[in-house]
Amino acid sequence: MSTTRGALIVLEGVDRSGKTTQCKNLVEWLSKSGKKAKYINFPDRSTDCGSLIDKFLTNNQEFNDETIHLLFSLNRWESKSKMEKLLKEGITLVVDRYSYSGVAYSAAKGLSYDWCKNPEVGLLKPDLVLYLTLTCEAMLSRKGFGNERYENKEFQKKVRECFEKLYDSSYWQNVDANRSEMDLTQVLAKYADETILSMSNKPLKLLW
Ligand code: Z5A
Repeated sequence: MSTTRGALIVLEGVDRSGKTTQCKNLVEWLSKSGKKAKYINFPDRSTDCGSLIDKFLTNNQEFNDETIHLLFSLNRWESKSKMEKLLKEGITLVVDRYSYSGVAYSAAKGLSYDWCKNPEVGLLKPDLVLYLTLTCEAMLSRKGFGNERYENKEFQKKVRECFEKLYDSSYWQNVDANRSEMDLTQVLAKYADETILSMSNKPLKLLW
């Protein structure tokens, strides 16, 4: 009997919207309800390429806009085969940021959308993007904001506008993140569950 593949579920949103917290909660919730699920995050700072990205984000190395964009993309390509294998084994992947962050952060710096999307073409297309929305005021009040590159209000406003241009109602779901951690997990779990139930024999698709 063939295994139903896992779902590829991505959480996106501006800084501090709670993506990491919610990805981990979601994996725990899915596992408790008997589903195989795994947390994956981008950037993956554990690879050689990821370590260059880390140096850039912590202001210890400079790259021009195009170079850092391609490094973020390469960092996803490094994981493609592993992700495909896990999905085919029936494991649902809950992914903390993906190609949409790649495009939104670079487009917010002025690179063209088409140029930014091109290196992402051929990566796995998510079955569901949960886009966490948060007001600027709520974002600024959350712990840790302002420690890394890009963490300033004006830039995050531009990033939000870029995310909104990428929004695709056929597989994106907007979710207001300005609520308690557990309430938010419940809302996200409902969408994740619906997506996993609808997998059946759906083939994996590719971006874009
Ligand atoms: N970037 C890029 O340019 N290109 C790319 O291709 C990719 C990324 C993939 C680092 O990413 C930077 O890389 C990021 C985008 C860029 N730059 N910015 N800005 P990252 O994912 O490594 O960034 P991060 O700093 O680890 O994540 P984050 O976005 O800042 O946070 P988050 O994951 O959305 O939130 P969190 O860590 O779960 O929670 C943040 C805080 O809020 C924390 O203190 C929580 O306890 C608190 N929190 C969480 N949930 C709640 C609720 N519900 N209520 C109140 N407080 C909460």
